Amino acid sequence: MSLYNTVLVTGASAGFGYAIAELLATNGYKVVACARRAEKLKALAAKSSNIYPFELDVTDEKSVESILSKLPAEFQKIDVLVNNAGLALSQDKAFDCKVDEWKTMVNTNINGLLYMTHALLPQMVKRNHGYIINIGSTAGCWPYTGGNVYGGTKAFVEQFSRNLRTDLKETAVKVTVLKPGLCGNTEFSNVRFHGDSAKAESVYTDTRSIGPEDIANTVLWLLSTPAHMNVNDMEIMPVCQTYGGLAVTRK
Ligand code: NDP
Ligand code: 8X3
Repeated sequence: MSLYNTVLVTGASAGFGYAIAELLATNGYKVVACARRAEKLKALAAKSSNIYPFELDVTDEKSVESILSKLPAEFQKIDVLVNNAGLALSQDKAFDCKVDEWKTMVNTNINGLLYMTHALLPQMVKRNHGYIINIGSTAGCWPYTGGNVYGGTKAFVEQFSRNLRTDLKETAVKVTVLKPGLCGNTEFSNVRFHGDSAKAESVYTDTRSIGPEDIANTVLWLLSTPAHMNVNDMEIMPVCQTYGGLAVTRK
């Protein structure tokens, strides 16, 4: 028996968010599935009456702030927020990047996550009941060439999650930052490389990466953990991936 009934997942039109929403609905949770592409959400919602599709751009502060008032009564008491919506744009070195792409990553991965948290956390605290799962990334812990701002936004997600849990220490509201590594079968690399599918696929060539179902199963497990236990931080890599050590440039 889970402690929670109703879950809101951002970025539910593809990848992790889609898999999380589908698996949780199959397991009896009521799920508010949010993203910008309404037609993808509609297809997801057709799979289960437990899913309520909700078109939302997480960077639109006003829409996010009023979200609870726009949901049907049976989906309004959000117990769990999965802050999953996010993206990387390009893997160019910092001196070759476009500032607009940096802004989009900051607006989505940081500001969007903050707006969602600000909108949904007070009712969790009021009820002394809730769980926020923030999707970070190994990119927030381990630098790589071209990871510049994307990795920076995910480092923010990690430290914000820790600070959030600290602010919540007198409550039963849980916080986890879940940090996946190389993960295929999502739109992530296609978005990052602006629809260049050959380049996107090459990221996963000859690997057995983790998949969205692994992340969805992890979220399902997190929600099953007992009331007295908080998983602060979880980093998950495929077995084919590990630390690369420090780089030395020699003359
Ligand atoms: P996908 O590109 O497959 O999915 C991203 C989701 O985010 C889509 O549903 C997209 O929906 C949504 N989204 C993007 N921008 C917005 C916005 N402004 N408002 C609302 N929704 C938005 O990527 P993944 O599933 O792979 O990634 C999900 C999360 O996991 C991201 O935060 C990513 O950084 C992180 N991550 C991914 C890893 C990977 O290797 N795949 C590894 C580690 C972390 P729509 O376009 O319809 O709005
Ligand atoms: C996605 C993982 O390594 O492509 O967050 O940045 S990585």
